[in-house]
Amino acid sequence: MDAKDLSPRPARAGNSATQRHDILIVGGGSAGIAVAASLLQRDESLSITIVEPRETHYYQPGWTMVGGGIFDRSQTHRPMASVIPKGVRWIRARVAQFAPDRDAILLEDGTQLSYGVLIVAAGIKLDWEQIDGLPDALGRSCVTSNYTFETAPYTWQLVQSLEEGVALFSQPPMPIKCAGAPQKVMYLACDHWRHWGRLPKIDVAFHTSTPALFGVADYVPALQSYVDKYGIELRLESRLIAVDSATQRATFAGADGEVTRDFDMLHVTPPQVAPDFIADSPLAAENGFVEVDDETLRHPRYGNVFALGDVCSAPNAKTAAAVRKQAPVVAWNILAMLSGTGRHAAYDGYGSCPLTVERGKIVLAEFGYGGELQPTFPHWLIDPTRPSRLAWHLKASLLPWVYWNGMLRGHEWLAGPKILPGAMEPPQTDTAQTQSVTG
Ligand code: FAD
Ligand code: UQ1
Repeated sequence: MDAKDLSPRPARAGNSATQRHDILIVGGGSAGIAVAASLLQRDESLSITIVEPRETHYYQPGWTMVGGGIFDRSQTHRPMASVIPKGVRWIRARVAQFAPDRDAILLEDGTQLSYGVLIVAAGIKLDWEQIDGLPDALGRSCVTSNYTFETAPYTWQLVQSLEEGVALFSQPPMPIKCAGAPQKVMYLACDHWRHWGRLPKIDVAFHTSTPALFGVADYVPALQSYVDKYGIELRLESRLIAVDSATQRATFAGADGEVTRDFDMLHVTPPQVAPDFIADSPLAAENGFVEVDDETLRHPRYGNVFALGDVCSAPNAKTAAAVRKQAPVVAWNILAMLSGTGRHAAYDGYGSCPLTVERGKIVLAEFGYGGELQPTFPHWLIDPTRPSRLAWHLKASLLPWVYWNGMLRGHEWLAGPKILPGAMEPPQTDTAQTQSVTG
């Protein structure tokens, strides 16, 4: 590789002969950048390529704070070139297909790339189209979402301007990234309306497709107390199916059939699915996400393929906090595989959701597989099931810094991987699996 290749400026793929890459990462979001940095932290001589179409890297956890009027959205993005670790080659392109039997991927422009090791970190797809009328309504007609950089500031505009009326908040079926985000926005809005004496004149309802307010029961009492305090109408197992922007009406489906309601503000959390090029690939598990072993994050059928972040099939909470712990595990396991070391790293399912229950207080949910509580801090410092001021300061001041300067740079603070004896399970081979990159 020549010196020019080491620069984080995007390279053009070119589509003639197949290009070979030692370690190829699909996606330059939280997971792609963190795992590249963790690999280089262990061995700076590695040759790593990231395929990522966007010029901008987003700090999505900041969008809740943008919608709550706490952050400006300029705090939530940086140029992609500035977060790609030095020494990593960046191909600015979109991956279209995978051919893991030939260790190859195909880019949208027709270029083929082959790899020694593949890491898939392509995130989750926001599926706005699933809701009738939503793509047209979003970002205007009092319909907003903290799930995009473009619309998060509109949430705060609507919250500030609403004096009275009906405010609806929706949550789609799981899985979604940051499962607490659909209610975080609602509590921050209610806190604002309460502060200005408007809450009694605003009917607030939370329509969630889930059967409970939160998936881990230990956090429900604290959240329910805020639902009660703000006078929120809680509609469980109620799913948004249509939005009429002209009449400002939203339709929900539930066990009792359909209900259509007028609104003066609607915050939508979109349905989320595996990206199409993942779901349609041989790498996909039944649910469409990249199949991985929950502990090693290695593909069970293709031994040189790993996945982490929102795109992987592991049943953890899809969060940047999960990525912070997954990246070191993937980095260790890849190097163990390449060097033949007989020990492997294990991911315990850690994920975290800082639930902003009011301005200045957070319930810091941290849990692993099976909903097991995994608090980082001792109970006397932060009680994990109660609102905490310290947890708010963590989210508002410390975590963005930790993200940009720690996680994306390979510093594994409080995230050192657990190393277990024994090599990873060998991949199950299935000779019936053959496919070609061009179909
Ligand atoms: P992403 O960061 O989304 O990155 C995926 C990357 O893949 C993108 O850059 C994309 O361009 C690229 N890509 C997609 N398709 C292709 C392709 N075909 N070829 C090449 N590249 C491709 N997490 C927390 O820990 N705490 C929080 O408080 C929190 N709050 C959140 C609030 C909101 C409103 C949202 C939306 C998310 C929140 N999250 C939070 C979740 C967190 O942002 C995600 O879990 C995290 O970004 C996942 O990282 P990722 O790399 O898997 O996906
Ligand atoms: C976290 O690690 C993380 O990623 C860097 C987040 O996204 C910004 C979070 O929101 C949270 C809560 C964590 C958990 C971190 C600690 C130190 C408890």
